[in-house]
Amino acid sequence: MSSITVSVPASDNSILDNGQGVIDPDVYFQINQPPANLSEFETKLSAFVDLHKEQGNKVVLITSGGTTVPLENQTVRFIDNFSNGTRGATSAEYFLEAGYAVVFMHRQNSIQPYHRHFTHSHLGFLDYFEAKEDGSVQACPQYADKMRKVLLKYSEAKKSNRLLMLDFVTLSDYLFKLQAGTKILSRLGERAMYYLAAAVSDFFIPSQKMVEHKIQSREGGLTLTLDQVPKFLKPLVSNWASKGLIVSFKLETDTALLVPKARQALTRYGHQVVIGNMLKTRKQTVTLITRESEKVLSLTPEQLESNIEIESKIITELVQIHEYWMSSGHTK
Ligand code: PAZ
Repeated sequence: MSSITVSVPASDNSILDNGQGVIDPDVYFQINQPPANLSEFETKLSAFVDLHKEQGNKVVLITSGGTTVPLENQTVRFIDNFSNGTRGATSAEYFLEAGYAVVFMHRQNSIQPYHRHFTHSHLGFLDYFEAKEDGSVQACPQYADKMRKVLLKYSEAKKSNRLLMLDFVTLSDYLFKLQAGTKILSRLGERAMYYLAAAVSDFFIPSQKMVEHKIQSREGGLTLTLDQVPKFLKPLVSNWASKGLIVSFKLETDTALLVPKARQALTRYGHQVVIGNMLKTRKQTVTLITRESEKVLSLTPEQLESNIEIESKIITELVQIHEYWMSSGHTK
């Protein structure tokens, strides 16, 4: 079967890269176009951060969901990943309960805090309602209590202006917004936390190497060459978000790699916490790793049965680590 190669190998990019085929993060921003709505993103985030700075609140930036990697400049096809944003959306609720203001930077159409209880349950959204004879619509009595509880929490978060929803779709969109967003949050110094739960692609096709139009199928199979995405955690930790508590996530499918790779990330980037999780067990168990410690957080079968969520344990730990960080500039 014949094949089409739609990008040249990363090593052909020798002027821009570090000799290993990986471009520098700064170069990435010079050679890629920022998203059209970046200034709107910055305006909304600045206002939110300034308000909470004035009120002396702690603010967490949560990234959530997967990024797409377009295959064509006029994109018809793209590569995606499994993440649906459960981790981020669930965590947002626990951070709000713990008194944080939350910037929820999520993949468009991924799972959202509070809404998730109804949009991603075993029932369809409309199954929660009934149409009455008098023309009104009401929550089915058997679900009304749960709906009311969730609705009250959601309304409270909105009323107190403690939940800002911002979205992204592509890898590029995400990276530009991450850079801009972390720089804006750094105005809060130690009171900021960065909770990087999004599943960000490690590979991409730079726009200057991408074909313009829809890849045609008449030539048979398709061979793709993807470049490695620059390691953005490095400038994020050293320049963009300095002083805040930085929590990154590490997902693996091979247990033997989880802790060593998490430790390697802490050493390489110099941030404070890595949360390691396995693809298959990520809703039941995670390992929270700092330079000084390693703690497994797990749910018992009984806790799982009674719908306790692992994020309740993660956030309880992080709130303590953040308190200590704010008072001493260290993690225990
Ligand atoms: O979004 P989700 O709830 O389906 O999955 C969460 C997760 C596994 C994407 C997150 O916990 C995580 O590990 N994020 C980082 C992935 C990585 O880049 O290694």
